[in-house]
Amino acid sequence: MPEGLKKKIVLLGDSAVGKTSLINRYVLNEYSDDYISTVGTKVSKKDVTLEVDGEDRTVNLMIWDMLGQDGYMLSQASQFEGSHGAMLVADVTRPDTIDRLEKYWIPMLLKVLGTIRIPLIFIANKADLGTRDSLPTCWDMLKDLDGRYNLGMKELLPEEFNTKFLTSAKTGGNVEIAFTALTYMLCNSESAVDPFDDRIKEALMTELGSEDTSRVSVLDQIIYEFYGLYGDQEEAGRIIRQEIARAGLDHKDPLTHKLIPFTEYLTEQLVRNDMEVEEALARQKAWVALIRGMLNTKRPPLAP
Ligand code: G3D
Ligand code: MG
Repeated sequence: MPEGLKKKIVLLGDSAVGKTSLINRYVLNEYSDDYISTVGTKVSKKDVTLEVDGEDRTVNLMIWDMLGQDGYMLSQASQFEGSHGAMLVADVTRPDTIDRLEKYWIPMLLKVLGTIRIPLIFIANKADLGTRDSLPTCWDMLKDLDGRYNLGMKELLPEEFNTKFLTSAKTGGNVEIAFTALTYMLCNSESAVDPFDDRIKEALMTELGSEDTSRVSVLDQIIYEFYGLYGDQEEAGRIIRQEIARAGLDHKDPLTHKLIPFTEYLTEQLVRNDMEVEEALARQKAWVALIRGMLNTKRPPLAP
């Protein structure tokens, strides 16, 4: 077996989206319509050799398959500790499984790993069952998720690769290339930079009440206050990172219409963290006022 980089990847997604079938297709080049429901976790191995920057690199992939049901949160979570990359898998015949990637699986990944700054591949599987209506819809949903969550990762890939795919474990369509793209990113994912990491650090050093009311400093101020209100600093950092992505903020120019939903998400989190609803809503109102105040302030044009 060739010596190489050892990387653990995990396939996440609701039950019956086709995680086990994708792994079987990729590792064994097999597809079975027989009953293959996964019992517990299974680890498959595959050695992949890729050309990265003109050099052959071998990666020893450890692919973790996952029990897809809810309600196994704890045992699921411990299984994907230490993952270097993830495939987030949904089913084109059930678009709600795409929503669930954002509502359930990404927050869980963030909770366990403490970061989502790992290579992610977004997959809508069972493309062979897709229709002229469902395929473009699913594609747009994947594109949206990928754009908000794969920050700093796409730069690691040569242009011909993508980070989102419509696949079919049944026909084999796009399965290999999806795994290859993930493996490629794993080869140099340490160098990935999440542009928001620096923003958040900066926000914590911001002096409050400064006169500068550019959009960025409003974001800084909100982040700073949220940390103060939340208590658990590590958890606060994770939540901010997650909600920034959920709101789709742009680190250079967090648009106003996205800043407002961002404050709503933070408010939800404060309430979940036992803050009185009225107090949290008052806080949100103050944030919105801050944003609106910024809107009414004429900004000097940005330096070129
Ligand atoms: P899971 O591991 O995510 O729970 P499975 O999902 O791999 O067990 O797949 C669930 C069901 O979907 C299986 O059918 C499997 O054959 C089917 N399936 C998986 N991938 C595809 C695909 O690309 N196209 C089609 N048409 N079906 C697929 P059963 O009948 O065993 O439940
Ligand atoms: Mg399975």
